[in-house]
Amino acid sequence: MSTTSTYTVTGMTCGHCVASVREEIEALPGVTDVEVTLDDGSVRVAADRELGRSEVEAAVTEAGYALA
Ligand SMILES: [Cu+2]
Repeated sequence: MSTTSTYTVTGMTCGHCVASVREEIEALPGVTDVEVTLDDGSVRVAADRELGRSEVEAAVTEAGYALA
């Protein structure tokens, strides 16, 4: 089963921020694709299992940013 969810991350200001967020989310088990857009802070996460918001939130927090 594959799922896609979209979140909004606050606090990203440059390509380095984008890379950090992508890296942390990609490290979550089951995540198959992560697309981060700096302009609006949107993050699209595809996974091959049900992925909870709290898991994504923990990864984003780990990178030093927050979910809106
Ligand atoms: Cu940055």
